[in-house]
Amino acid sequence: MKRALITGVTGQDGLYLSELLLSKGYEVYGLIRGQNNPKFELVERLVPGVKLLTGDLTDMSSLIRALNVSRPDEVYNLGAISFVAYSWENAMLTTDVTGKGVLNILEAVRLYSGDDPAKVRFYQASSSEMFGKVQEVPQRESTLLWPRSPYGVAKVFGHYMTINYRESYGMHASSGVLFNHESPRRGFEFVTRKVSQAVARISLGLQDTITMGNLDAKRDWGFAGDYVEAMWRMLQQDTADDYVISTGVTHSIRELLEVAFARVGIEEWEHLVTQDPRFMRPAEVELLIGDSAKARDVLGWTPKVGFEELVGMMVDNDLALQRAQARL
Ligand code: NDP
Ligand code: GDR
Repeated sequence: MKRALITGVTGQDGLYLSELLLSKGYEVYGLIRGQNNPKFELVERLVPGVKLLTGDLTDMSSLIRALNVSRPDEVYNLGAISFVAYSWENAMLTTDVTGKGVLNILEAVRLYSGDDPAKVRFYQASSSEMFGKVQEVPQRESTLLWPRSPYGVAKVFGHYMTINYRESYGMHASSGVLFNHESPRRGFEFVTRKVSQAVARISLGLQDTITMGNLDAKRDWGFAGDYVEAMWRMLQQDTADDYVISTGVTHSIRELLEVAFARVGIEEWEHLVTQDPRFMRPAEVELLIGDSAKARDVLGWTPKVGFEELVGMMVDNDLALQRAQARL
């Protein structure tokens, strides 16, 4: 039986990846931070087979302990401060967790592996946010990185550190450059979930309007369930490498609103949306659209869920949640 250690197990991707690995017969360990993390119960309820270990990416001794206990064949480093807007207000913390945290876990894995540098296969959760200011579209593995947020800069550090550990020590370390991926488990701070929740509430008469930031930004949105499959496939390759994971289709925030409102039968939605500079970013990533040809050719990976299906799934889920809460 293979063993895996996942950091960021309480997050959207951590939950889907845990389910996938359990379904493949893995023994799954998850790193959970804090002495009384309320998401402990969430993980136990949604993915009951996962064994939780306390630890924090900023505390290397906790990572070494987690490796010694879990003795993993594969480590998936999904833990991060992941909300881009928050990263301007907490730039140093973001650098410590999302950037330096990658170095901590790479170094912990290197020390744990002893004289066999490829003993543990390592996955780093890199991001399309690293592309930042548009240099080329669609963005691919070779596109110049020009990050536009402290989060993006921290991810670039983690990405190159992963490549550096592969090249310097022969570690089996892969970096997945994943474009935005969403699901009914997405955090409420991210735009898709903010919209799906608000649209559900507006259609049920529980809320009047939604206040947004930049409606012109464009994102290449996929389904998180599809994307964790790509992470796993990367670690099944004989050789570690870097891969862009995306759908190749882009939509604006305006289109997201249109599709979400249409799902509840609202065609005229503009008067229900207001904008506030509070939700605008100091620097924006205007256009993301990824070319995942390499993942298709080498990993045999393609996304299954399209944009409308994804938005529909999220709105339907929030409608059910809001109805259940209203009943309570
Ligand atoms: P989430 O924000 O849902 O989850 C982030 C996870 O990181 C949580 O489990 C959180 O734990 C954990 N975490 C935060 N701080 C620390 C810390 N100091 N030590 C250990 N763990 C910590 O993110 P997603 O699941 O959406 O994303 C997973 C990874 O993929 C992240 O690294 C993200 O940056 C990256 N990514 C995500 C994309 C997306 O579209 N979803 C696209 C590209 C990359 P807690 O619950 O305790 O806060
Ligand atoms: P992003 O996702 O920054 O791409 O990072 P987010 O959903 O936060 O923003 C997407 C775009 O929507 C615009 N926007 C708003 N965003 C939020 N959150 N709230 C609003 O009200 C709003 N109005 C407009 C933003 O300006 C932006 O252009 C996500 C995270 O999961 C990262 O961790 C990951 O690395 C990248 O995706 C790929």
